[in-house]
Amino acid sequence: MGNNPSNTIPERSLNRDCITLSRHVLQELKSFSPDAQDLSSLMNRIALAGKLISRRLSRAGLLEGVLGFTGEVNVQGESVKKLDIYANQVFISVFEQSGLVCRLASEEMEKPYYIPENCPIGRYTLVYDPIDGSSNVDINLNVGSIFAVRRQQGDDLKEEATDLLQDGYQQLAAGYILYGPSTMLVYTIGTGVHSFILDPSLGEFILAQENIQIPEHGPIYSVNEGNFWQWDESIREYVRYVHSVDGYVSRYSGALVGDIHRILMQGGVFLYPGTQKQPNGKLRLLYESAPLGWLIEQAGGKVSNGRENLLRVVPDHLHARTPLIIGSKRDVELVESFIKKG
Ligand code: P6P
Repeated sequence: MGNNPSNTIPERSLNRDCITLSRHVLQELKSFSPDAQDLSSLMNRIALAGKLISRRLSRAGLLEGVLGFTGEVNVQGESVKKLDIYANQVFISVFEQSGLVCRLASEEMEKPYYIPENCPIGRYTLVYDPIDGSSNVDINLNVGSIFAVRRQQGDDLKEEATDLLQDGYQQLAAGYILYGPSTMLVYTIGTGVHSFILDPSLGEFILAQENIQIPEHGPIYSVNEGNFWQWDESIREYVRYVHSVDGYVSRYSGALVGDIHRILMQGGVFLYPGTQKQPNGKLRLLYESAPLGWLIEQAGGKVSNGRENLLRVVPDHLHARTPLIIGSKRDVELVESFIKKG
């Protein structure tokens, strides 16, 4: 048999299939220390949660009682979808057995969920939005999970979780899982931004791209223009500007993770400014904006609340909201320049 190339598996793809998420974390940390092993295990648990949620989403429309609303309203005052509850519980179940996490704080829970038996061992807290953009679920559009790992500060576990209220640079790991045509996990542990794609035939997240760099500038501006009447004049001036020159493209899906992923890959800016109804913006700082902000900064981009670096902002409570301007450095700075002028 000649050396027919079609009969051989290209070495690269085989090697690539062997770079699982947990191995990648250890590779990135260049260490097998207990902390590195912890982080590797934590990321593995997050991947397991992603697989379970992805499986549920892919069959949601076929199963009874999976889609639709529970009839409840969450701490955010938003109607709760059955999948929100399911996904929230997936993360709890996955981490309850991990022995690593002492506490989980989520958009869906007014107070953090404590895992007492883990606390002497667990040195970490998981903050997460289990299903972001859940309004898209019933119409089969992309949704996402957002996560960050923070170190457990002290062992007096107060209900208010005030020790959790730290700036974005205290995050040890952050990222998102995008449930789209494929399920993609994008993460950082402070050594750049890397993406993995779920191979359902393997049941593994396989390395897709390392050290993703966001373009310095991009054509996309992503904002809900239906709020135009509620914005400060400076934001209106910015939108009038991008309406008036060539080269800008409006893209907005109503689901943060997909909109951010598009900005990461193609460049541009996403903004959710304060409005008359929500002067501090709609998006939450601890488990939405800070994880995405650190990831985008790690990819060479920028994140701001309009006045300052968002990663330096300390939330005043667990579910604190923030205006969010995030994306390519030059595009974020253009928005900031209109705010400064205003
Ligand atoms: P609006 C989804 O509810 C979400 O939290 C984000 O995923 C999304 O970016 C934003 O709200 C959309 O909000 O007000 O534009 O519908």
